[in-house]
Amino acid sequence: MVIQWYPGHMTKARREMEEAVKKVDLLIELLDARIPLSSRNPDIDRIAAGKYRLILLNKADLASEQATKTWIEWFQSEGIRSVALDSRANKAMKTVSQAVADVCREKIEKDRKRGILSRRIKAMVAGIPNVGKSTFINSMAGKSVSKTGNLPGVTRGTQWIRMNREIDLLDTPGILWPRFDDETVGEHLAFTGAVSSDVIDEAGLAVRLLEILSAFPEEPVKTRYGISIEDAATPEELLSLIAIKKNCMKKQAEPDVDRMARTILDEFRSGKLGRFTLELPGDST
Ligand SMILES: Nc1nc2c(ncn2[C@@H]2O[C@H](COP(=O)(O)OP(=O)(O)OP(=O)(O)O)[C@@H](O)[C@H]2O)c(=O)[nH]1
Ligand SMILES: [Mg+2]
Repeated sequence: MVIQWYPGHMTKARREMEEAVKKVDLLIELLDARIPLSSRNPDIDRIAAGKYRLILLNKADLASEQATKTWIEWFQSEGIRSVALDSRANKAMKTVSQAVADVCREKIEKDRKRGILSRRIKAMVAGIPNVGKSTFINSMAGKSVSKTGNLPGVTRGTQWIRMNREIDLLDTPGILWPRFDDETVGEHLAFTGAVSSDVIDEAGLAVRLLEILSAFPEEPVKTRYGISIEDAATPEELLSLIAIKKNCMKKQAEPDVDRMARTILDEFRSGKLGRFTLELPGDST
């Protein structure tokens, strides 16, 4: 399934991001832990050139723990520090503060040697739509932090959130555009909810998801819906059989595959089918 998507907004997003990144020392890149490749902006290395970098593998609570470990090691081998995160969790703040401090230790040391104390690190978060940017910022702006108002030397009106003694976080996230040149990328973005549902054939998407999930040894489809891909002649039939089994019917005693498809997608997105990472380092995506 090829997903046609918003190249129209891309130029604006790109311009805003390139402007915003000038204000900061550190770029915190939010990826979706279930699809670290597909949720990555294709131009990020250029955009982040000369900046400190940190990757947050967000929604790690929905991804495979083992796969997330593999990804963290892989990013490490690429020279970028990454950590697993559930932005909604209480301990998110602590996890991130620690990682930011590690990443910026070099700068802090350098400042200290030059006799500059308490030069705070300015950070911003960026990521593709729906990856959790607002949730992350709200989490960081929680009870223990206060908004700092304008800092001298930066554009008037820019608001910063004081994360801790060392870090200020820009309170507006950078919106990055995803890749949309590749069919697999488009599908993965759609499975995880990064693409608005009105550009998607949900039944077709759910069929693909059922097919992909059926290849996992945990057999999530069978466990959740009581039917496995072997019971159906085609993945399309699998969707119909699940609809019948779940009594998801239209008036004319016909399976309501569209409604069932939406349920399956919702259940996958909220983790009811289990924790799955759809991409591993080295995948061709
Ligand atoms: N399970 C889980 N859900 C999360 C996490 N972080 C964010 N979410 C959910 O993901 C959805 C999108 O989060 P937002 O914070 O609105 O994402 P965003 O990047 O600001 O999205 P846009 O502003 O549309 O670009 C919401 O339903 C959040 O509750 C996480 O770590 N784990
Ligand atoms: Mg947002």
